[in-house]
Amino acid sequence: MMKAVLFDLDGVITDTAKYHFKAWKHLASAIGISLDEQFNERLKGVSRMDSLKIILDYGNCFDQFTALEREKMAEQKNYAYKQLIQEITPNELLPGIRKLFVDLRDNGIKIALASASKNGPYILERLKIDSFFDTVVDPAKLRNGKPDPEIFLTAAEQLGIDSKECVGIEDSVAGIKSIHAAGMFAVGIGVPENIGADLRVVSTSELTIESLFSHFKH
Ligand code: B16
Ligand code: MG
Repeated sequence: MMKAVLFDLDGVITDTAKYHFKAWKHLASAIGISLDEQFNERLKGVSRMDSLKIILDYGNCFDQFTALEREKMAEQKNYAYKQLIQEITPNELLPGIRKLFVDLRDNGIKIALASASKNGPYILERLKIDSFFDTVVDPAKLRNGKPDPEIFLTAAEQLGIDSKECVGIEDSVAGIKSIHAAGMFAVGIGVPENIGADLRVVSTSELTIESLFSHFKH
């Protein structure tokens, strides 16, 4: 029986990728690395420090900076990102998501956030959906990022619900792998067909409680 739905944030609830990209692009260009929209795909669902490593490796300059300098760069990026997300309003909720939260809550199904973003709780507040969440995983306390199952397993544990009764919703390949490794039913938004999501949708507007109930199998 489906007892909980665990949500990724960026690409599932709202599109913060455009703000992450703007902030990374600014930082990268200051050190002579030029990033394009295509490159941004590689940063989706990846933690802040891992994203920085991907960018510096791309510019062949990871070793040119000390660990402390890299920390400072990540802080700078986050500062710029936080300025951008201050403007987020409930209008930026992706289609169908608010209705899905209402329907899940009305049906007694628990809701959790399983996002790599340390800014997740602030974004939920800006979107005015924080009250729907029964629990939010703190990514700062995790040892492994997606595709490791830790974040989804932690969400289920915080809710006190067995993995087999959880649905995870993700827009990244690493995220789908993480949900599967946690032994959960995986819903993929715009993910490639060959990744094996249990339910694949093109847009969040297709995510309804009815479709989750009808496809959920365990
Ligand atoms: P922060 P998700 C991820 O969100 C983003 O997709 C990724 O680009 C970002 O680097 C990561 O959060 C960490 O975010 O710098 O705010 O801690 O898809 O896991 O919701
Ligand atoms: Mg995502």
